[in-house]
Amino acid sequence: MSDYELRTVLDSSGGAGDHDSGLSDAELMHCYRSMLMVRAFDDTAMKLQRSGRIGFSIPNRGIEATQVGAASALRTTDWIFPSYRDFGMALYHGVSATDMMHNMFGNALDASKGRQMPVHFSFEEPIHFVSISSPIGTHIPQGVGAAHAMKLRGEDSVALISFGDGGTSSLGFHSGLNFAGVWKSPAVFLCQNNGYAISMPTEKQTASDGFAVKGEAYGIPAILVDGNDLLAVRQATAEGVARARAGDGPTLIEAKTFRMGGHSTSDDPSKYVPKELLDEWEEKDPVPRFEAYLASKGLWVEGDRETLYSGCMAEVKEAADLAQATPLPSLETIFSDVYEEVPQHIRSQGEEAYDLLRRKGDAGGGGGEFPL
Ligand SMILES: Cc1ncc(C[n+]2csc(CCOP(=O)(O)OP(=O)(O)O)c2C)c(N)n1
Repeated sequence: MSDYELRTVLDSSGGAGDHDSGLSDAELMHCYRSMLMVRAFDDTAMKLQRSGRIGFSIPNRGIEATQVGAASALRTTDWIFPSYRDFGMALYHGVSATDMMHNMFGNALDASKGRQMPVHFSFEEPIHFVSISSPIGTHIPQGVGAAHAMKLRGEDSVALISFGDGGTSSLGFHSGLNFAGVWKSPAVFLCQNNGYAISMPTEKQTASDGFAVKGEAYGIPAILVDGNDLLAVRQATAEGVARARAGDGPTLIEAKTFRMGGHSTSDDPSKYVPKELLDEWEEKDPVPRFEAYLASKGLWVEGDRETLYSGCMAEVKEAADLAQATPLPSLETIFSDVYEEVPQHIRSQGEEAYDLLRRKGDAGGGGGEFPL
């Protein structure tokens, strides 16, 4: 039923044999630029955090092809239940760097009105990108529930549910896959095996031979794919999506990749990632691999990365400046969106807070550090 041979499309020199990605030249270039946008967003967020302008970010270097390849197999009517590391899925589908930066600064234009941590994005458009859950794996049954609802309504949308290798140790992983397997919910589970869950290496995460095999316990077909090969991830995801749309149920995809940075801006991976391992994965960087493919099609020449990347950096920097200049959410928003009618005891707490604001001109606000 399953195929655990590591699936690849692109060889190291960019050859793809007679593979047909189904993407036009413009779409291939959009995939490429989306990966560079992830890098530009990452690099900018790191500088913003180190200079104290934002509290937290999550590095994505090395896993861009998994995110963009998977996202490219979805329609905008589909639903993404993302991991906090899925910047590329949002960017590929046209979420603007500005909307993402509003979240990073927690300002008044942030979709969550500053109530979430940075990188806990939530977008209704251009694709359903469901608010990120901090507790690992809790979004897996949520995504299965949404997928199942689509099936009951007779819609042909699917849910892509993305999580890390660490996410497979959560209760949500087991209950989510079990339900989806039994009820043939239109879900595609994307396990991004990026080598570590914070400092916990994959080999200590599970006694199984990898993660794809876990699908068998739930009657779910699985695919093991090279996560640094954008076209292979796209192909594997497209297969899962097609099965789900056809009513044939879920698919589990294990994308083997590597987190080339720290877990977050609060982490120092040099304490636990062996240098040889990093060097080994540096050689497998998904960006030059895709560039070699584009070059073989006459779409890329030496120097194009620098030109495109500086355009991405300018876009992200402008987004960051705009987000920083946007006011923070007003104090009143603490009390909105929960009760239709605010109860008396909450109203009096609000009055106290507004009074403090009137007297002191500032009702507080912490240093913004996040220890995770
Ligand atoms: C239930 C729960 N336990 C622990 C944590 C702390 N924590 C935050 S991120 C993380 C690592 C998750 O690793 P993985 O799922 O592999 O994703 P990755 O960060 O590698 O992309 C952990 C343990 C949490 N957020 N929720």
